[in-house]
Parts: sequence; C-alpha cells; structure tokens
Amino acid sequence: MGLDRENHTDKHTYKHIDKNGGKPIDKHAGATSGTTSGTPYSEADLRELRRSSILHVDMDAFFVSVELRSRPELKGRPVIVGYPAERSVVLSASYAARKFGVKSAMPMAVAARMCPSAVIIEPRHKLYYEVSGQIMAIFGSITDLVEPLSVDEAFLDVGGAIRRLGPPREIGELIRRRVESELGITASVGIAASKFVAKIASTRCKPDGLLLIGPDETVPYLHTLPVSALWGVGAKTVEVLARMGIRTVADVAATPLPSLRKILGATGEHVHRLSWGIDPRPVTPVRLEKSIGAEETFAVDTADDALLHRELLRLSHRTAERLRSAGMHARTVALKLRYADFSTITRSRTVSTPIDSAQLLYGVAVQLLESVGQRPMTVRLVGIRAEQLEEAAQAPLQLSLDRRDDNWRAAEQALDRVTRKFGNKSVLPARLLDPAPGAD
Ligand code: DCP
Ligand code: MG
Repeated sequence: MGLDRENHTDKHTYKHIDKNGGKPIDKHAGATSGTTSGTPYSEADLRELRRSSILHVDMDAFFVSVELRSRPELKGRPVIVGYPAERSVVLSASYAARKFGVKSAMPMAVAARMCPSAVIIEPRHKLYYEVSGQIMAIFGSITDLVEPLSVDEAFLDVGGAIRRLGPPREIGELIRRRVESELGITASVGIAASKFVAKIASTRCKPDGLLLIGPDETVPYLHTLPVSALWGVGAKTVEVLARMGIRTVADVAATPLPSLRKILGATGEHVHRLSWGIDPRPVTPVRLEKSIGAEETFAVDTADDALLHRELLRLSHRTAERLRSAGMHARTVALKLRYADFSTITRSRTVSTPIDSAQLLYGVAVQLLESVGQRPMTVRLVGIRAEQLEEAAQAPLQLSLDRRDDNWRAAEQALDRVTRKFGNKSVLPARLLDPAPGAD
C-alpha cells in the first residue's frame, strides 16, 4: 500500500489566524444535534477517548472547491486553478483532473497537455483568504488548541472538547458538516494520537473522508507505508535509505538505531521514533498577530514637519521590516500622534492592495499626517501601525502592485538581509543619515 501523495506539503506555513474579522467566536455554535453535550463520561471513558484526540483537518482541492461554489456546473469535471501564463504552476487541481495525472506545483503547460479538457480558472487569492479565515473560525469554535499549518489545514487537539461535543470522531464529523453547510466546500479529517499519524490519516481518506487510526492500530498501519510517509523524509533521504535496502516504515522500525544514526545522522533517531508511532509534539496554537507597529517619543517636543517626516520614514522602515519578517501584508495603516499635553489622536487609512514596503507605508503615513491639518500644539510622540494583517505568502498578490513598488520591495528585502547580518544601523536610506535633532 503506498501513499497517494507526499504527507508533507510545500505550502506556506500559516502564521496568522485572525481572519474572522475580529468577531467573537461562538463557543457553542458547534453543539447541535448529534453531539453528546452534557453526556456524563466516566473518567475511564474520557481517558480512552483522549488517546486519539488529535485531528488534522484539510480542505479538499481548496482553491478549486472555492471556485466551484460560484460555478457548480463544473462539479465533477477536471478543473485547475492557476495562472494560464507560460511559467506558472498548478495551484490546485480537482480530483477529476488528478485522474489525468495533474498535480499541484506542476507547470501549467504540462497540466494542459495532460488534460486538455480541463477548465482553467485564475486564482482569486483574496477570496481564498477570506474563506480560510472562516475555516479557522469554525476550528476556533471547537477548541482553542488550533495549530494552522497553511491556508486550508490545521491540527486541533479536541481532548478538552469531548465532554461538550462528543468523541473525537463525532467532532470530526461535526467539523465536516459545518464546513460543508456553512462554507460550501468539503474537508477531510484524520484522527489519531499524534500529529504525524493524524496527518497521514487525512491524506489517506481524501477527498471528503474521515479516518481514525486508533492507538492500537497505529504501528501495524504505519508499517505498511513507504518511508516517504515519515515526516522529514524527503526524496534525498528516500534515496539514501533505499541504497541500504530500507524502503518501508517497517524496514526503518526493524533497523537498529545505531545503524540509522550512522546513515542519517541526528535525523535517524527522529525517523526511528516516528516508525514506532512516537511523536510527542503537542498541538501548538499560534499567537494572534493583530497589528505590527513602531513609535518614538521625541527627546524634545516638536512642531517641525521635516523632523516628523523623517521620523515617519524611519518608523515605516522598522514596521515594514517586521511585517516582512512575519510574512505579513497590511491592509490598513494607522498614524498616532501624542501631543505635548498627552492627548492622543489616531488616523487610519485602508489601502486597496495590501502592503509590506516602507515606502508605501511612509506614503500613507504622510497623507495621514497631512489629513490632521493644523496641529494644536507640539508633538511628543509619533507612531505607525500596520493593521488588518494578511498572510503575505501568496506572491501573485504582489503582481498587482506596479513595477516601481515591486522594485521598492526588492530593494527593501535586500536591506532586510543586510540588516539581519550586520545590525540595525548599517544600512539606512540616505534621508535617514541626517542627524535628527530631538529624536532619539
Ligand atoms: N497551494 C498553492 N501552492 C502550492 C500548494 C498549494 O498555492 N504549491 C494552495 C492551493 C491549494 C491550497 O493551497 O488549493 C491547499 O493546498 P493543499 O495541498 O491542501 O491542496 P488542495 O487543497 O488543493 O488539495 P487536497 O485535496 O490534496 O488537499
Ligand atoms: Mg487541501
């Protein structure tokens, strides 16, 4: 029995889950029919149920499924989401297209040759991120222990939700029902005692499936799989192991640890543990990053426009650098001014294309400063905040920026690299090299 797909994906790691527009999540929204809310489980029952309480939930053909909501006549047909351009790759393929051999990350030209009847749809990233936020909000209504892995998948530890919502299998079914009825797409759910096995389970039961691999079935099941199913075992390692005659997880499990260490170094131990189903990594919720900003108090309060501008430029660079290292784009830029009497005002503006470049942040900040008009007194503190953050992972978003902006981004990314290497003060735009009297 082989895996249909690699169990690890090259999608971008999902860093940000505040996608439900800041709305509070209804903790009880999931407690509907079919659940065992209030059912008195004995402590022994609970212990047993909690042995398999890690869910891996992943949407089926995510981008395609979202597109099919508005084009239901394409259901069951080969559909590919990707740019029809020469050097683009397949982002998502319907299961009908996969029958022709089409896979994600394959060049579009190759996919079109393999499956000439496929309907090709250009991606609408903004829409997918909205739906992604709704998916994460459903997960968040089940448990706080949600670890998003990418736009369409997450681990959930539902051990603490069993009393309220029922056994993990029922919770998995509840999530699948809710995703389908509320969002109009399908999800697959893998359930196991560890993240590693839960992820394998969801991969195995796709599309539109649910698979629970109980603790007692885990090792026998794992031992039927090829080594590539093990987390951290990529094409290179597969090759190295194959040369030693190690092809299946069972082969790995049967290899003495010192031999594996000799072949794979430190990874040997990790791989050996996984082959026996040992993966103690907990589900780790990500911190919600709602905004990123920087502010500065002047040593002496100021009314000087040039000084304010220079400081805004510096803060824009600081904020943009942090945005980029967090992999985020901002939709809204806010300016904060604190006057000599400590009264504080903020002004914000939402931009049409999310940004992560200091020049663009600075441009908006200057407009905001101008919108304040005549200031009533000297300024004590100035700050910039990037808000409504979005995952920057989707490079195509950048294509909508004009060429000049792209150049700015490239230059600033280079600057980030130098700054990381040589420290903060080593490279600064020429304007910032002037002494800034009063600013610290
Ligand atoms: N994605 C992408 N670039 C990639 C891989 C994926 O932009 N190299 C996007 C498109 C996918 C989405 O991420 O729709 C989710 O990725 P998955 O690997 O989960 O693939 P799908 O959801 O499309 O299919 P599956 O049913 O196999 O999960
Ligand atoms: Mg998916």
